[in-house]
Formats: sequence, structure tokens, C-alpha cells
Amino acid sequence: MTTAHVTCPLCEATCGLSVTVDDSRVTGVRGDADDVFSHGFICPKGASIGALHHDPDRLRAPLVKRNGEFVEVSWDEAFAEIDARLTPLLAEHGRDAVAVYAGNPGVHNLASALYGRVLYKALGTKNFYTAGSVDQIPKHYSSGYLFGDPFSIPVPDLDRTQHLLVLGANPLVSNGSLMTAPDVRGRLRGIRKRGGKVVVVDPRRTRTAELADEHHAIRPGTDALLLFAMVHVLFAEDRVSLGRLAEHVGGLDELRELAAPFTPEAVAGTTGLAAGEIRRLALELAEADRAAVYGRIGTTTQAFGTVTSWLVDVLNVLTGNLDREGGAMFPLAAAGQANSGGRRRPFAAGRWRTRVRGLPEVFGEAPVATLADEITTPGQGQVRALLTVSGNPCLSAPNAGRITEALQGLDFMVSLDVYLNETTRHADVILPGPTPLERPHYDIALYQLAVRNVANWTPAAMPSDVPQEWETMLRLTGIVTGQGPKADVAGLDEFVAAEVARRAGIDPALAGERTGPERVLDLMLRAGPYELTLADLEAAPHGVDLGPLRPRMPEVLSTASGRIELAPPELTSDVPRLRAELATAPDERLVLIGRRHLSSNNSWMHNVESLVRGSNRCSAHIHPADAKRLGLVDGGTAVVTGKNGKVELPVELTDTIRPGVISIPHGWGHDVEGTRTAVARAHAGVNSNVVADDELLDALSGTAVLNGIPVDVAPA
Ligand SMILES: Nc1nc2c(c(=O)[nH]1)N[C@H]1C(S)=C(S)[C@@H](COP(=O)(O)OP(=O)(O)OC[C@H]3O[C@@H](n4cnc5c(=O)[nH]c(N)nc54)[C@H](O)[C@@H]3O)O[C@H]1N2
Ligand SMILES: Nc1nc2c(c(=O)[nH]1)N[C@H]1C(S)=C(S)[C@@H](COP(=O)(O)OP(=O)(O)OC[C@H]3O[C@@H](n4cnc5c(=O)[nH]c(N)nc54)[C@H](O)[C@@H]3O)O[C@H]1N2
Ligand code: SF4
Ligand SMILES: [Mo]
Repeated sequence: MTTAHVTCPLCEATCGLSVTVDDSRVTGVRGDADDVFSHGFICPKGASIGALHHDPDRLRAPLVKRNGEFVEVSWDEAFAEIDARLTPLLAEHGRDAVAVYAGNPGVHNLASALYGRVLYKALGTKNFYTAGSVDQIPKHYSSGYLFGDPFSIPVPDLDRTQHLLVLGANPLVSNGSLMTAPDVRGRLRGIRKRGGKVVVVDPRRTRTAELADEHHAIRPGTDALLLFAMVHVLFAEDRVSLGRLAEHVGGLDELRELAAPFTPEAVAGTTGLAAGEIRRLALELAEADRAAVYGRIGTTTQAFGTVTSWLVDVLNVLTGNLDREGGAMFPLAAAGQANSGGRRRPFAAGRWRTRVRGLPEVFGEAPVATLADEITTPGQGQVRALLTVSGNPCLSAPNAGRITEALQGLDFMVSLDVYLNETTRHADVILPGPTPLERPHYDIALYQLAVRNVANWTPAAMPSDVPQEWETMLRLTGIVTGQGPKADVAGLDEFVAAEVARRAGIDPALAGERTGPERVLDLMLRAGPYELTLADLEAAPHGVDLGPLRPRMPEVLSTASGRIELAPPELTSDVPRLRAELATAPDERLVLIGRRHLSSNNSWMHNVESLVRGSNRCSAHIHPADAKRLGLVDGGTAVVTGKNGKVELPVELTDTIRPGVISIPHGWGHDVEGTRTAVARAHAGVNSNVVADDELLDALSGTAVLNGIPVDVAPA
């Protein structure tokens, strides 16, 4: 029996797990009490990492579709098939004819994080999509223009703040996002224990709201109005206090002028919050010793996603809380910190526009809300083939019915995925990857957003039946660069390491005999700010603590002016649209928002029996007052109709939701033909994104509106 210390890659919290393995069976999973960051915290998903590994439905060999049926083939056959079909397609129709959709688990996967970009760059298509455009891109966009760098995203300094204002996030359930913080419950309790205050703004009284001192049930999609009114109050009551940020800030006068019409009284009706309360929220934020404003999915995937994300940080700046202890701070990771390392070019989005709808690119990607348009609209540059990498757009992207139809019209589709599910069933070839226990891990991406600087290396806990995903990605790189299905993977890997070393200005030989992600990571650690090596991390199985966050201004800035731009035209151009909201009567219909459950992980962990028991249900949360008006009863069935489709699902009456709002979790709808997920099928639920509208976008970033969608609701 062996015990492995594993950093859990299932969400952003990066908890340390102790996994006991007996003759290749996982016999126990516990929180690692000695982990330097998580101190023993674990959630139901982490505890199920063994069940996930042993799931009999999980793919363990490549599948190729022959006459409509998937058959297991050898790896060589699978790559030969891809070469035979993709290479002529590229030759005839060009690079843009092949689209990529890269999903969320790739962010938590060292192989994808380091080698995905090698493959995508080699493919060289403009049709590059990620789950970011149904998630956090508005935050990159606003940071890009505020700070000049889309990766300069401040995180609340949870362990030292005295006042936390949370909007559109439920970290007690999601375990935190754009805020890597194991045991959020403990950390929020800590704020209250030291006499601080937690305030939550959310249309639902969530678990996070229950723990907080105050909850404000805002009308969905109106956070930008609330935040602008708070900015207004700070100016009007002379509470703007930049502190040591003063020398770094520009655009203050423009901002004051822009905020003028947004008085608390003007926004009260639309937001549903009383003017006096809004004023008090602003003044308490200004008066707090050390405060942080934090917003997440409810503030990004909504009609004013970018403006809201911008105003969150504007408040952090105006109250002098940006980049100071206990405020909103910039982490400094041991490897790959994107916003460090000297002068960088200022961020600029919209360098090109998408073919069909003319939507702006954001750091080289197009919004997934327009993927179906690009597949179904004929002409030069039409998408004819698709590569999905750990993504399930048929459940996660808006107007899901249309995407599903579009995938059926492709000439060729390849999926790198561990399940045969709602999306991968449309593929011609599926290439599985190892489980979290079969691969090494280091969270390159999420440590860049951690509330404490830490570094933790996880060697693979057990051998893998399938190739590591970085090898698969390099073989695909070989194919798309015309080297055929048997490219020299070791040679390509040498090239990748040399490139990383060149950019870091160090000697690739420093990594010695290592290859693959180990070599690349070792080089990145050596080039990083703490000058660690992979050997240092190997010697510390519970992680290396690099201390609390430290101020990083002005290194994190890369605007042309070298300052924080509080009112750049690229952000303020959407303010007139927001101002128009003040004069618009709210929609009479119910508005749909999402929610998450502790035991779900977007769309893909519903095949683990222990996670789909009990309260993890795909139901519609509706307020009793709305139910009465609409003739709905608890346990009855509702039909929810949006512009493009409808779903029928059970009703759960609850006064935790604001009247006028209905909530359905995403990631369900597992009862489609041709999948291989028996447990998920037995707990199918419905696909809420059938109702979501692919034309409703955050105007600036093109990110989909997944919260605040007008719908009609009636008894079935
Ligand atoms: N209505 C609504 N829609 C939403 C959201 C919402 O709040 N409401 N949230 C959005 C957000 S924030 C996100 S991030 C997206 C997520 O959207 P996606 O990233 O498209 O979807 P996931 O459900 O994360 O699916 C991940 C896929 O990766 C596969 N997978 C898991 N592990 C691995 C692995 O190790 N290797 C490989 N190759 N594949 C793997 C799974 O089988 C699954 O097919 O959904 C978005 N959609
Ligand atoms: N258990 C679990 N954990 C997860 C995931 C999961 O599926 N399950 N997914 C992971 C992923 S990919 C992500 S991106 C993160 C997301 O992390 P969070 O953003 O913390 O996730 P949610 O729980 O969806 O919280 C969003 C909240 O916004 C509220 N909301 C909706 N509309 C509005 C609005 O207009 N204004 C305001 N103020 N609030 C609104 C919703 O009621 C909800 O409570 O979670 C990650 N962690
Ligand atoms: S909170 Fe996230 S990282 Fe921690 S055990 Fe749960 S899924 Fe894993
Ligand atoms: Mo996400």
C-alpha cells in the first residue's frame, strides 16, 4: 500500500489530497493535513477522485467512428486516421477551416497548459475558441485596459482583509474562482472572527450569503448600475482616497463625470436595492480598514460583464485597496506568472473580427457563441473540421441545440477527451488522456490567482494505460505541420523546451535528463521569481509556502501611459448602453440565471454515483410568489421557454431566490443518444443552454450572457 500526495486538479482551489493506493486500487482519499495551503480541506469532488479513476465508462483506448459506430483502435491507427482525413482538408481549405474548442479542464492540466499552445500555434487557425468566452474573458478584458495586461487580475487578500464585498460568486459551493483559496468557508469565517465584515450581492441567498453579515438580492444583470452608484457616492461624499496609488492613476476626472448620472436613487428601481442601502455599502467600503471587492461568474457572464468587471476594480482603486495588504492584490507565482518580467505590449482586443458576425477577438480567440455560425455559414474560411480538447460545448455554450446540429454538419471532428459524451459523440476520433492520478501535476494557471503564494508538485500516483496528453498533443502537432502521424515526439519536445529556455533567457541543459512537462516546468521554475527548481518541489511533497501576497505595483502595469487607466475609451464606450438601462423598464418576464452545486463540476462529473445523489439535482428554483402567479407547484413540472428552445424540469420552490428570477444549473441534459455515461444518463436533467441565447453577448468582449436571460415559464 502506498500513499500519494496529490494536488487536486478538479477545481481552482488546488487542495492537497492524500490518496492511498493498494495494488492499483484507490482505497482512500483524505485531505492532506500537512498541505501548506489547504491544511486538510477536501470537498466531495476531491473525495471522489478514486471513483472517477475507476469509472468503468471512462475511455481507456482511442475510438474511431466506422459506419456510425465507435470502435476501439490502436493509437497508431487513430493517428493514421486523423492524418488521412485532416491533412487533405487543411491542404484544400486552409488553416482556418479547422476550429479548436479548448474547455475548462485543460486549464487544470499541466500537459494542456504547456503543450496545448504548441499544438494550437502549429495549427494556426483563427477559429480558436475556449470556455473563457462563456466564463471569465470580461475580467481579462477589463484588466487589459485598466492595467494594460489581461493577466493582471487582482484577488482578494482573504486572510488579511477586514471587509469583503462579493458579487455574483458563491465560493462556498464553487470553492472559489479567479481566487485560488482552499477552504473558503474557513477563510471567510476568519474575516468575521477578526471583527471584519462579509457582504454578498446575489439574486439568490446562497451558502456564501448565509455565512455573510449581509446579503443583497440584486436583480440579475444590474451589478454595473450598483457599482457605478457606489463610485458616484465616493466622489459625491469626497471619500475617494487613492493613498499610495495616487501617482499611478489616470482618468479620475473622466470617471467622476461618467459616474454623475448614476446616483443611488437613479439605480435603485432597476437594481432592486434601496438608495440608502447603496450609499451605506459605498461608505462602509470606503471606511473599512482594509477592504476588497470581488466578482465572479454572476458578474462576467451577463449583459454588462466587462463594465461590471471594470467597476469592481475601480472600487478597489478608489478606496486605496488595490495592491495593498488586506485589499485586492496581485499574486506572484513561482512559474509562468504572465504579468511579470519587464515591459510587455499593452493589451489590445479586436485586432481582427470574426467572419460571420464581425465579433472582436480577445487575445487571439473568438467567442464560442459564434462557433455554430462559423460552421454553418458557407464561404471562404468556413469551418469544416473541429478539434475539441477537454470541452463539452454541446452542454456549456449558449443555444446548445444549434451547436449540436452544427457539429453534425462537420466534415471531420477529433476530440481529446476522457468520456464519450454529448459533444464527443459527434467526433470521428476520440483520444483519451490519463486520469488525474495517472499524470503529474503542477497548477501553472491557478497559482497565478492564489490568495497566498505557494508551489506544489505532484508526481503521477500510478502508471497510465494511455499516453500522456502532451505526447498526444505533440503527435497532433506533427500531423498539422505535415510531418505525418509518426512524428518524432522526442524531437518536438526538445524544440519546445529550447523555446521555453530561449524566452526565459536560460540554458535548456539546466534541466538535465528530464523531458516533457517536467523539463519545461523545471526551466520555468528556474527562470521564476523564487529561483526554485523542480527538485526543490520534489523534496516538499506537501508544497512550498512562498508567503503572503506582496504589493507588486507598478510591475503589473503595462498600459501605454504606465498608469492604471480608470477610464479608458475601450471600456467607457459601453457606458451609454448602461445609462440607457436607467430609463428602461425591467422585463416583465422571469429571468433565468444559473447556479452550481458542491458535487457538480460543470458538465462532466455526473457519471460518479456518489456525486449525483441527494440534493445535486437539475431543478428549477422558483420563488413561491412567482409559482403562485404562474400556477406552478413544488415538485411539479415547469416548461421554461427561451428564444431558441425550451426545457421541461421539476420545480423546487424556495424563498432563497429573488422573486422574478428562476435558476437552473448548467451542465445537465445527459439523455442524448450515443453516449457512454450510464450513471449520468440515469440522472440526466436538462440542458439549460438550450434556452440560452447565442445572440445575447456582453457587448465589449463577446462573452455569452448566461445569467439574466428573459424566459417564459408555465406548468407542463
Ligand atoms: N448556462 C451556463 N453555462 C455555462 C456556465 C454557467 O454558469 N451557466 N458556466 C460556464 C463555465 S464557467 C465554464 S468553465 C464552461 C465549461 O465548459 P466546458 O469546458 O466546455 O465543459 P466541461 O463541462 O468543463 O467539460 C469538460 C470536458 O472535458 C473532459 N475532460 C475532463 N477531464 C479531462 C482530461 O483530463 N483530459 C481531457 N482530454 N478531457 C477531460 C470531460 O469529459 C468533458 O467532456 O461552461 C460554461 N457554461
Ligand atoms: N462545485 C462546483 N464548483 C465549481 C464548478 C462547478 O460546476 N461546481 N465550476 C467551476 C467553474 S468552471 C467556475 S468558472 C467557478 C465559478 O465560480 P462562482 O462564480 O463562485 O460560481 P457560482 O456558484 O455559479 O456563483 C455565481 C453566483 O452568481 C449569482 N448570479 C447570477 N446572476 C447574477 C447577477 O446578475 N448578479 C449577481 N450579483 N449575481 C448573479 C448566482 O446566483 C450564483 O450564486 O466555479 C468552479 N467551481
Ligand atoms: S475544493 Fe476543488 S481542489 Fe479542493 S478537493 Fe474539492 S475539487 Fe479538489
Ligand atoms: Mo468556468
